[in-house]
Amino acid sequence: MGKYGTSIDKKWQEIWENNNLYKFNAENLDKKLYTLEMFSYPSGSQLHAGHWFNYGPVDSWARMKRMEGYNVFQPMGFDAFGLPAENFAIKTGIHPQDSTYKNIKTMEQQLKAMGAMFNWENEVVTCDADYYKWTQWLFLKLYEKGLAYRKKAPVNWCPSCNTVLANEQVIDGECERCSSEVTKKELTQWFFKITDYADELLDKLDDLDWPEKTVAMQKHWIGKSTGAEVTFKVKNSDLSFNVFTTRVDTLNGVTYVVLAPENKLVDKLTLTEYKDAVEEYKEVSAKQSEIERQSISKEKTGVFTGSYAINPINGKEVPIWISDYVLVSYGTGAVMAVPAHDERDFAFATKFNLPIERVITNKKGEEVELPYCEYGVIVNSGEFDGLTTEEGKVKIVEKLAKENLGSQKVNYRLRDWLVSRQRYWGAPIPVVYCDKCGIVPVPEKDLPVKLPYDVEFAPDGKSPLAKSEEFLNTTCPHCGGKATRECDTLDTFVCSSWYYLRYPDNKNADMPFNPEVINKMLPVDKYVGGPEHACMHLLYARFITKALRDMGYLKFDEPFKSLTHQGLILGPDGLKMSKSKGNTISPDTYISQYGADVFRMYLMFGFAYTEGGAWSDDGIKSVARFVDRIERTLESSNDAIKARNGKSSIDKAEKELNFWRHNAIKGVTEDGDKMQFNTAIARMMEFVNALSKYMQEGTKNLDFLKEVCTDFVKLLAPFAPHFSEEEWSDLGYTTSVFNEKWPLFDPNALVKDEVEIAIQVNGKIKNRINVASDLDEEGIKAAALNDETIKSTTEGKTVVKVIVIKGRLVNIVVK
Ligand code: ANZ
Ligand code: ZN
Repeated sequence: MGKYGTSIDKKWQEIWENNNLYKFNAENLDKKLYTLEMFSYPSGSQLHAGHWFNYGPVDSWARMKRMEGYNVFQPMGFDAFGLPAENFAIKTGIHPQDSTYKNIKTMEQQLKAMGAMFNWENEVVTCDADYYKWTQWLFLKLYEKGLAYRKKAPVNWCPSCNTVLANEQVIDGECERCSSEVTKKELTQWFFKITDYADELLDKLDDLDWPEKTVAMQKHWIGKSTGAEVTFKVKNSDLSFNVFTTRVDTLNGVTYVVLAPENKLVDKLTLTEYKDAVEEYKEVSAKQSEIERQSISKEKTGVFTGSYAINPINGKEVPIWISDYVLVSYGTGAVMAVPAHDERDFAFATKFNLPIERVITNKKGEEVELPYCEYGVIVNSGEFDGLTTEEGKVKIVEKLAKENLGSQKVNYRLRDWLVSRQRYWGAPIPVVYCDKCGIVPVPEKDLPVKLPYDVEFAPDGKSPLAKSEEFLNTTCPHCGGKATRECDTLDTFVCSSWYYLRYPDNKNADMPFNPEVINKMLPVDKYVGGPEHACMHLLYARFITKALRDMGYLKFDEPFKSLTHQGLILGPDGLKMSKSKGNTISPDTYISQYGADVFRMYLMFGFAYTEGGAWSDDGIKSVARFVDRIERTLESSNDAIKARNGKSSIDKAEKELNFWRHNAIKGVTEDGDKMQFNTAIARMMEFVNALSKYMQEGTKNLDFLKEVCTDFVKLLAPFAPHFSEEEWSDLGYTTSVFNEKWPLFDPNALVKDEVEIAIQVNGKIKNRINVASDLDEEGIKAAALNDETIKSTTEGKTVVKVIVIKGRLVNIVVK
């Protein structure tokens, strides 16, 4: 084992800190590079391998960029509010604030041991009052613009714990704590109107340098769907309802309609003798999740209401059913069913013996097997027969519009963002309720609305904050009368929807951020984090950026220009790491054994960055050996340089080594830039092999050797920062290697003086020889014919012809 280890890590961390080496230059932003890693959640008290895989390699990338001349800003902070700390408190009695700050302390130490060049002076902790003050400010601004509003909405409710549950606390329809069945309860809640931005959130996706899969997921989440709304009147009644359809061309094929069980019309429509069955059905479907209800494989269920609706295009009477495959929250909560041309309607009609009527043939006009769900030609539809699907969609809506029974309609799957939580450990929503004035926002000068420390957070059906009289009772900022505070707190995704705006100006006491600073610092140039955030966090942040832009605070449209998701590091058994499976990898243990750089380099070399994979102890051992080998090779180079008995010529050996040097410069620069760290490090391995070979042969050109070693350490520095600083100083340099310029590759060095030529005899390869790369055809021919191996195979035969393909091949035809 070499001398590298944690003591070298500590030594350089201290030197870096004392010299303030990584200080961001806020004065000159010409070459600023805002590198952002998703901040961590201080729930467990330990930094795990997944954090390391996010932060270590990205830090290496940022270090490379720094050496390329960028002014790197790489902040770090903590997403500190949220449920796990509160649950931990309920279990152990330790206050969320105490456990959170304790965890943050530990994680800060661990992050520092990583040796990343974080700008700690810009740290942001979302549960600090001077941060959440501005989260509350953001809420007030959205409220002012009509982008925050209150409405009743169902929440998960555990009747035995008497409490609201977050979605992640509901496991298979049961309370995670007591396993009783979870029900829905209507509560008045706060929402952010993200749907106002649905179109822009969708359109701007194509301009982003983001992973394709993530763009596709956001598109799906927003779910823009273009179709029509059609009005059905209820027979013998004044009632009517709309359906949303993307296939209005099939309107003549409607044989029944279906309402969601929760649709408000259901009770009014249902005839007396059908009431019991309908009530029973409503109860059963209320217990299922949307995903279960929409599953294609699920056996269709439903009940008839006894009522009929009138098809507006042909006057036909069709039965009105209810079924759980129709969701109340999408479109109008009602569908027109066309069993001939829709899979789910087909399954439903087959099960309940409802008619199936073809109104579309394939494009050639053939009656293909049903259900036929593609586009085609309209049939059995009176005046619309013979039109294509596309034409029919237009013509049918035109006709309906004349009678006010239909219109074009765009629908989105995206819902407004429910931001209120009936929880303690979050930013209080800055609103008071006054009997006289109603909802009154807390004036900005009274922010923050402080989260009280002494609160009973054990669950008993009330918001924990409502149990603190001191918090609850206040005066109305408007009329001075008695008022009560809003007792819900904000979803933690609100805290993380704007943190990247706070980092560059984190000490600002008068504003959440100074727009002048932020408009120069943002957008973030590179954002890296887990793919699990593809929808919620990344969509919310985009929305908040756009809303703040429209309020005049920001001059850019998108927060994150370029995005990368790192892969997942699995346990040695190939399964997701978890404490219960006992397959977790504790970074600290490995770091004390091998040093932070070996741990980091193993993560970068052992896995494709965007893919991840299973941890291997053999893998980290081999990286440790690689580092040892570098240490030995550089040491012998150093000894040679100090001994001062070299030569001055550049010969074959120097040219060979120079090739591998520039091959590495090129490869590390290009692959590193694309975050393909494993192949970048592979180039370094080739480089060290070449250097070690050079050290074993003949007299050395010491000036050249010193140059090569200098480049070697520069190239290695981003990947093994502490180790490289040590080697850099061993080479005799007194400044930090991170203040050096990144080496540039020389294309001439990559042109080999010699090329390998295959020699065939009658089409079969017999030997390979090296020739000078500028050798002419005659010379190559001669070299081939004079080769000893070839001479012996052609002995006694007549050479008929010699074909030369320059740079590759010689074929000798003999008889
Ligand atoms: C009639 C029809 C005929 C339909 C046909 C499809 C094919 P997207 O693309 O996702 O927007 N639908 C409408 N509202 C619904 C709801 N609340 N719950 C469940 N399904 C609903 O899907 C739109 C289609 O989904 C609509 O077009 C409707 O079925 C159904 F041959 O209307 B269609
Ligand atoms: Zn009032």
